[in-house]
Amino acid sequence: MERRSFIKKATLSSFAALIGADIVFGSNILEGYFPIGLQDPDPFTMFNKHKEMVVLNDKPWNIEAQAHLLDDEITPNEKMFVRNNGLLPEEVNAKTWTLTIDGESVVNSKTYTLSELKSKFKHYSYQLTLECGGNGRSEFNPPAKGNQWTVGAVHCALWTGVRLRDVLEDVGIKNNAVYIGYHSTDVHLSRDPKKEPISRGAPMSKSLQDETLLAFKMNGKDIPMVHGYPLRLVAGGWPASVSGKWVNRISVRNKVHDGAKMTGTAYRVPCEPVAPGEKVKDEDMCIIESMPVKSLITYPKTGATISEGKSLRIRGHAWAGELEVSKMEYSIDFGATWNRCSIEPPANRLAWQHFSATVTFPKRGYYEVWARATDSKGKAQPMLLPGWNPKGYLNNACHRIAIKVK
Ligand SMILES: Nc1nc2c(c(=O)[nH]1)N[C@H]1C(S)=C(S)[C@@H](COP(=O)(O)O)O[C@H]1N2
Ligand SMILES: [Mo]
Repeated sequence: MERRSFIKKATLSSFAALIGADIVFGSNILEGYFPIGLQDPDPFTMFNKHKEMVVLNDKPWNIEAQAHLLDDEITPNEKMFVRNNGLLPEEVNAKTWTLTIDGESVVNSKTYTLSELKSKFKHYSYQLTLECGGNGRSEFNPPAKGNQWTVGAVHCALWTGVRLRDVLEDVGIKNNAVYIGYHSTDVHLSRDPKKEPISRGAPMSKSLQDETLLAFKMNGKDIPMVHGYPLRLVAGGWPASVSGKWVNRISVRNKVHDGAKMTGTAYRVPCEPVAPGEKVKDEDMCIIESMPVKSLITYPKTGATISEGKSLRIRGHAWAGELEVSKMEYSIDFGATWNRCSIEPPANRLAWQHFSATVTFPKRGYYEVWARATDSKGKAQPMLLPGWNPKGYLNNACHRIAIKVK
C-alpha cells in the first residue's frame, strides 16, 4: 500500500509558477510540504524583484519602483511595480485554465481553454504603459487614504496575446453592449469566496481597440505569477486597474459594469474641480478613463553630483494616456524657464516615449532638474500639483531630481 501521498500536479504547477522555475524533482514532493523557496516571505526573492524596489504593504502586496529603476526602454519584471487588491490566487494551472465570455450583451456565452485562445486567434505584441491611478498619491494635501505611491507605480512592458475584439467577435456581441467587466481568481482579503477583490472594466470603445489584449506573455515569456499568470487583460493608457490580472471571465454588460471598485468613489475623480479637502457626493464623481500626460527622469538618479564645467546627459520616458507626447522640456531654475528635450515617437500607440537632453549648469551649487511633457492636445503637466481629489488619483506633477555641481 502506498502510504505517502504526493502533491497534485496542479499544486506543483502553481508552486512552479510562484517560484518562477520548473521544480525538477517536483513529483517527489509530499502533500503538505511547502518548498522552502515559498516559505521565504521575502518579496524580492518570491517575486524576483530588484533590491531597490520599495514595499508599501504586504497584505495585499504593493511594491513600487523608484524613478532611476525605470531607466530601461522596456521595463523588465524585476523593476515592475506590483499592485494587488487581494491575495494571490490559491491555485493556478495553465493547462486547465479557461476564459468564459458571458453577460447580458453576448449572443451565447462561450468558454475557451488557454490553448484554444492561443490557437484560434492571431497574436499581437504591444508595449503598453500601465500606470496605477493612485501613482503620486503621497504628495496630495490634505492626504488621501490608500497606498502612498511616490512616482514608481508605472511600467511599460511588452505584452503578447490575442485581441479582446477578436474573441468578442467570435462570441457575438449584441447591439446594446455598453461595457465589459473582468473577473479574476485572486482572493478577497476577507477570504470570503463570494467577494471579489476587484472587478473593473472598460467601455466597448476601449475594449475593441487594437491594443486591448488578452495577454499570455510579458516581455517574451510567460507572465510572472504576480503580474497575472496565465492570462491578463491589458488596456494601455488607462488606469492600470482596468488591466485585470488572472482573468477567467469577461462579462459583456448592457450597462456600466458594477463590479468591485467600479462604483462609489473608487477610481473616480470629481467631474468638476473642487477645493482641497472638499467633500464630494458620489454622484459628482466620474470614472477615470485616459490617464493624463506625465514624465519621469530615469537617469541620473536624484542626488547625483557632477563636476563644474561638465554637461549632464539626462533621459527618461513620457506618456499621455490615449494621446502622444508632442513636446518635452526641462528646467534647471525651478520652472522659470524651459528648454527642449528631444523625444522619440512611441514604439506603438499607448507605449511611453523616450526623451533625452544635454544639460549645462552656469556655476557650482544645488540645482533641480524638472521635466515637463505636453500632450498632442497642448496640455502640459502641472509644475507642482494638479487639482486635489478625495482619493488622491492622477498626480501628474513634473518629476524633479536634485543635482549638485561641485
Ligand atoms: N485580478 C486583479 N487584477 C488587477 C489588480 C488586482 O488586485 N487583482 N490590481 C489592479 C491595479 S489597481 C493595478 S494598478 C494593476 C497593477 O498591475 P501590476 O501588479 O502587474 O503592476 O493591476 C490591476 N489588475
Ligand atoms: Mo491601481
